[in-house]
Amino acid sequence: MYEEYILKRYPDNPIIKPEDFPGAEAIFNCGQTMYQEKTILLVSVSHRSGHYRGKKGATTHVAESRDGIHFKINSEPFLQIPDDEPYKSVDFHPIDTRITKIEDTYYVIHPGCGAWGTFGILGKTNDFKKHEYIEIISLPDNRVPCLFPEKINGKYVRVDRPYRVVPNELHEFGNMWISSSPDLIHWGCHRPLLKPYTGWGTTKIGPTPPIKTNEGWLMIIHGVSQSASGFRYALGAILMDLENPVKVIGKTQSFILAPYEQYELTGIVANVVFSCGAIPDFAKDQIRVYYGAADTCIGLATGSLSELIDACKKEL
Ligand code: BMA
Repeated sequence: MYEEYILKRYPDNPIIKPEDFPGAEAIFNCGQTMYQEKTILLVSVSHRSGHYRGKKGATTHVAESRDGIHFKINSEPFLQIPDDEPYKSVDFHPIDTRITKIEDTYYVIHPGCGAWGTFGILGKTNDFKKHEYIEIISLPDNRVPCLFPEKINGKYVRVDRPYRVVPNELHEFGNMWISSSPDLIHWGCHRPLLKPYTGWGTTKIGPTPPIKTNEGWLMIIHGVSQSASGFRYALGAILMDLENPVKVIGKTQSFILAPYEQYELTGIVANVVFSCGAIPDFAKDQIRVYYGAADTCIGLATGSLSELIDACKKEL
C-alpha cells in the first residue's frame, strides 16, 4: 500500500537510532536545514538516565551529514539553557525544533513547558556552534510557531497551532493561525488559517516552516486522528498564496506518509510519523523529510516536489 504514498521511505530506515548516541533511549523529531552544503538536523535525545551531564530531560544536538544519510552527532548539547530571566522562571522542553533561515541567520524555535504551560521560545545561530536565545514569542498553549523564510509585505510572518485542551462542539481542538511582526518579537494581526479538514487529521493539525516555491508557500503539516489505540500522527502538505499566505490555495486530502513500518508502529509513542520541517532541492525536483518515528528514531522519506505541489493543487 505504501508505494502509493507521495513520500517514499529510505530503504535502510531508520537512519538515526538510539544506539547511535550512548545512553539514549530515543532520538527523534528533528529540525532540519542545509548549512554550507551539509544537511543539519537538530536531534532531540532523551536519555535512559533521565539526564545528561547534569542536564535534566531531553537535550538537543547538532547532527551533520554530507550525503544526507550518514550523520555525525555532536555529543555537546547545542541548546544551552540560560540561567537568567525570562528563561530562569520557565521549564524547557528542547524538542520539536523548527529551523528557518532568514538571510544569513538560522532561527530556531522550540517549546518551553511545565507549570506555566507550553509556549514557543525563539533563538538564533549563524554557524550551528553558538546559539543565542532571543525571546519567548507565544503564550501557552502554543508550542512551536513556524517562521516563513522571508518578510511578506514588509513583515515577518509565522504559522501557529494554538491548542485547545478541551474541545467542544463550538471549538475545534487544533487549528492553525497565521500572524505577522515587524521584528520577530512582537506579533499581531492574528488570522485563522486552517482547521482540521480530513480523516487523518481530525483531531489537530500542525505546521512546519514553509518553503517558497513558484506555485506558493509549501508547508508539510502533521495531522492527528484518534482511535481506540489513541492518537495516530500522519503527514500531509498544504500550499499558501505567495503574496497573501492566509489564503490556502491547495492541500493534500490524502496523507503523504503515515505509520506503516514496524519502527513507526511501535516505540515510545506508537503510531507516529512526525516532522519538524523538510529540505527542498529544486534542481533535483526533490523534497527530503526527516521524521521522528514512534518518538524513538529518525527516518528519511523523499518525494518529488512537483508531484507534491500538484497533489496540493488538485487536492489529491
Ligand atoms: C507531539 C509532539 C511530537 C510527538 C508527538 C507524539 O505533541 O510532541 O514531538 O512526536 O506529540 O508524541
